[in-house]
Amino acid sequence: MGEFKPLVFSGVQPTGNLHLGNYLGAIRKFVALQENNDCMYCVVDLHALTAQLVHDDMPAQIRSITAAFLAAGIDPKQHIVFNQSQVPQHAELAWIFNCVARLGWMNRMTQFKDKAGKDREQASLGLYAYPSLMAADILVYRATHVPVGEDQKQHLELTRDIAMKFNIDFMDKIRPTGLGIDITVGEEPVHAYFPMVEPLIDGPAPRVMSFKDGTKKMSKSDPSDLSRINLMDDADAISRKIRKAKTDPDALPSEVDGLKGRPEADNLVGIFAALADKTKAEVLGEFGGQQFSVFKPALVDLSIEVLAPISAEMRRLMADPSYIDSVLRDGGARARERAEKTMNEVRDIIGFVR
Ligand code: AQP
Repeated sequence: MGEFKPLVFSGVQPTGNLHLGNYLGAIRKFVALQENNDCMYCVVDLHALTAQLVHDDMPAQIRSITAAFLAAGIDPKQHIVFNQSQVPQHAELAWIFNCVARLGWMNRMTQFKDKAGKDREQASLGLYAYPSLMAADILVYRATHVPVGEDQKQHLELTRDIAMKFNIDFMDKIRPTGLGIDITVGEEPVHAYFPMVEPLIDGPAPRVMSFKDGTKKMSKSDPSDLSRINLMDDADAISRKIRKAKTDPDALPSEVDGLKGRPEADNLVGIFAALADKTKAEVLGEFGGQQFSVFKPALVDLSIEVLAPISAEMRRLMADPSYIDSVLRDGGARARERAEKTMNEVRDIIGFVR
């Protein structure tokens, strides 16, 4: 039995202001993982076209996500930071995966249903095929670990299904190339070219919820700015949004079980825990029995302490777009080299003449 070389990959869409959910669900984990792993972090600009085709501010959006990666502490020399459109191999592999994925699988994707809304006939084909491109983003590097928020769990399961079907369908072609690895999936031995990716979703805030409705995820596209903290919000805005965040009238419980059925309280405690690098139990150990009038100001202080340096650094970096572009160009060149190696192997496995 062999093992794939560990590689961390993840992406963020340049579709609006990054918020606390993106930070806690994704970017903060990216930073922690870079200590002991080879990491690739991508601004997935091709994905940004799926819900809205024309973006007047596309270059600024791409630079602002890149600035957030760097400001949060990602090292673009040690690791690879790039934008997806600089590596055409993502789209090429996505086409092959469109032919691997089954319509039945795609029809089960809840994000498509949510984003397409009622008028599904008007949704783009790209929105429907989004998870296939996401699988290609990851597997074009044969990445093994993907830090994401909980909303992406289903897409990562689909990525595993696509990898598994490719491995099995092409098993007889993979074996003679010597490029495959013997792995077991469940009980089943498979000679695999593509790894079975592991989602990295855990932590106290895998799904940060809206401040206006504790049952809806915090989202860039929510029309209400009060529903989220943006990474570029100043201290006043952070304070105002947390103070106005919906809560119930009860004091905080002393045990995590007491958060059941209290989505808004659960959300704020999870956010506090994630920002403080603590567990929810530890936070409740400190604040159990206290009213929100005590907890919210503490959350305001902590949020400002963590986020203010990041937004200040983002502003500094965004004042120098040519530096950001040079980071993306350098990362793009290094990513293309890795992706082209995989694509040559995939072309050989499939039997394309080259
Ligand atoms: N509310 C959230 N809680 C935890 N993690 C979240 N993520 C997004 N929202 C939350 C994670 O952030 C990463 C980047 O997300 P994305 O930009 O690729 O797309 P998204 O998931 O569609 O994010 P948004 O903010 O909800 O954007 P819109 O409104 O454009 O759809 C991913 O790892 C995601 O899990």
